[in-house]
Amino acid sequence: MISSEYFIELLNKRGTGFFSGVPDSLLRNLCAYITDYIDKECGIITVNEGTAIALAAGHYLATGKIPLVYMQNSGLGNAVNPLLSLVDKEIYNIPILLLIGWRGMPGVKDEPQHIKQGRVTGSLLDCMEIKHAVLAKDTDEVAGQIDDAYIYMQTSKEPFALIIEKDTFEDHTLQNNNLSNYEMTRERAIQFVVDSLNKDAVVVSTTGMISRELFEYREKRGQGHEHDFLSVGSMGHASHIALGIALMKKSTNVYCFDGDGAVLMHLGALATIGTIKPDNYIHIVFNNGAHDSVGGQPTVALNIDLCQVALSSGYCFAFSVEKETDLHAILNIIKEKTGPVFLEIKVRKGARNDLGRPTTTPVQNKDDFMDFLSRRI
Ligand SMILES: Cc1ncc(C[n+]2csc(CCOP(=O)(O)OP(=O)(O)O)c2C)c(N)n1
Repeated sequence: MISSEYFIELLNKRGTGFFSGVPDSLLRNLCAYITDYIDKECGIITVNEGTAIALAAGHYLATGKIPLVYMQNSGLGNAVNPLLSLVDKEIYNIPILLLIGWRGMPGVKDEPQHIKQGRVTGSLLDCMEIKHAVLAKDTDEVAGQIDDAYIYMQTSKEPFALIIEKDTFEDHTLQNNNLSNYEMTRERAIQFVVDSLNKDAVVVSTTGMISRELFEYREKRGQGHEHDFLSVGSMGHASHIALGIALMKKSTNVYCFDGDGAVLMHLGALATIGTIKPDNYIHIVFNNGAHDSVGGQPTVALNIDLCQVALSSGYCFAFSVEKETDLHAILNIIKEKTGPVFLEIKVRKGARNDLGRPTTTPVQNKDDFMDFLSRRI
């Protein structure tokens, strides 16, 4: 394994001092190191991987120095457009070092949403004509790879991708861990909301622990899972999956259980929801100010007023709560309101160590959910 400090030093020596991206569990140690040791203006966690590429391109335009962009391979989709129509050699020809966490690497057990993504990661890069290599775990070998990558980027002015396997970086525990002191855990808040749902309501839940906690609570209550669509992949898109359903099932209350990282990833989605105004739409964001599911790196969601964003986007009502007793009251109030309604629940970071994962397959989940929806109007 290699230390994050050593890796960053190798890059610094070659003039790279700017790091942007979206955190990934396989890169959690490096991301934590960047959060802890890199100046805030030079280590920026962006809302999505596409904006990370654009930000890095801006840095290059201003300095001529090669920036680094990190992401999980799931984020490649968000990055394809700026990679092909901004930094590509046939457009502006801008070199960026890409660091891509390899979830779903063939031969390594992983969750269903990562399998195909892992299998096609190399061929996706080939298809985009982006040169790539799997980063070694041996210190000397890494130094050689970095030399080669920089020679390539400096001469061709093209991006180069390093693919990162599990256990490449040594442990680095996030020191700059702004633990919020909110009363509720995310899991407790999810349970509260589930307890308040009427029996015909449906839920579309976002990627990561929110879906896992929802799934486990349904199990614990001995309920089926047919009310819930767990969007285990496609981070940031739960709100529009819910919108698509709400528009066709106007007598069904449709809830979106979102994360703050996820809602920020495609924040423009709120403007469409607020403009279309489905009155059966309830958007709940469990805001812990972090990408908790992949290591707890900060988001900016506790610095901005999400309710104001929702209201100015056209939502009819917006509430923010952080106390259990208030949540209880608000959940009852919401039921009487005409949507779209927005509810931010401020929660603590962290999850149970023994939190499980959905035991049904995504297709089973979809079939059960569609069957339930087919009996709703
Ligand atoms: C496009 C994309 N980028 C990155 C990831 C990796 N990822 C999975 S969950 C997650 C964090 C989600 O954070 P948030 O929505 O705030 O929910 P929390 O985990 O804090 O409950 C990230 C970055 C992903 N799955 N897809």
